[in-house]
Amino acid sequence: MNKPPLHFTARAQLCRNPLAKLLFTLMDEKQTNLALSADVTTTAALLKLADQLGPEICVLKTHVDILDDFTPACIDTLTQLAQQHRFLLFEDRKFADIGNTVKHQYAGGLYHIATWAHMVTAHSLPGPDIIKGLAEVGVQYGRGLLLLAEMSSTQHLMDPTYIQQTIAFAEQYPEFVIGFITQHKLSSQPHWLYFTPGIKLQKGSDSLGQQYTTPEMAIIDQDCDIIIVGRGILQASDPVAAAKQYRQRGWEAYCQRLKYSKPLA
Ligand code: S5P
Repeated sequence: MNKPPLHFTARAQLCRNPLAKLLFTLMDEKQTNLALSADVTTTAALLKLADQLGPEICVLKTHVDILDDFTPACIDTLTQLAQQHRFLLFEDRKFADIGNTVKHQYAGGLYHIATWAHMVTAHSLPGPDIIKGLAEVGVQYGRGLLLLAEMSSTQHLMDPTYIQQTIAFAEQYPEFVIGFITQHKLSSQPHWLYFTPGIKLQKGSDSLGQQYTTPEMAIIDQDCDIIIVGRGILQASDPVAAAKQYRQRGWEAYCQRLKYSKPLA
C-alpha cells in the first residue's frame, strides 16, 4: 500500500525537538535542502563562504578544529551571518567518547561548541550514554544531535545491526536527537531528519575512501532529506554558481519525491 510522502512543513508538526521543527520549516520556506560543508582552514575563507553562499543553504556545516586561526570573534560573525541569511550552524564534531568526556568537549575547551552550534554529530559506538552526556549540555540551549548511522566512506564498519542499534539509541532521546547522518532513510517515523554526505553531481570517489553519489540518488532513490556538499562546491571555479546548481538539483529531487510515492519498506 502506498502512503503519500509528507512535505517538510507537515513533518515539522510531528517533531518533539524545536530545532528539528525549525529546520523542516526553514527548508520549505527558503526552498533549499542544501547543507554546505565549509571545510576550509582560515576564518576569512569560512566567513566569505557563509556570506556568499548563505542565501542558497539551509545549514552550514563546520569543522572548527581545522581552522588555523580560530577566534571567538569568528563565531560571532558566523552567527550574525547565519541570522542574516537564515541558515543553521552544524559543527561536525563527531563526538565518540564516554558521556562525561563528551560533556566537557561539547560545553568547554577552546570552542564552546554548545553555545553557538545548532546541531552536532556523534558516533553511537560508545553506547547510549554518549547521547545522555551531550543532552545534559545541549537541551538547555535548544540544540539537536545527529547520530552517525552510516558513513559514506569505503569499508566503514556500520553494518545493519549497528545501524538498527543506533536508531534504537536515538529513540531513547527524542527531545535531543533530531536525525541521522546516513546514506538512506532509516525508519518510517517522519520526524527524523536524514542528512547525506558524499554528494557530487556525478557518482565517483576520492583517493582517501570518500564515495560520492548524486543529489537525485540520495533524495529520490534513498529517501534522504538534506544533501551535504563540500568539495563539489568549494573546488568549483565559481562556488556561488555551483551552490545554486546543487541547491536546484537537491530541491527538484525533493519536489519529485513528493509527486511520486513509493511503497513503504
Ligand atoms: O559519512 C560521512 C559523514 C560525514 S559528516 N562522510 C562525510 O564525508 N562526512 C563529512 O561530509 C566529511 O567530514 C566532510 O566534512 C563532508 C564531505 O565533504 P566532501 O568534500 O567530500 O563533499
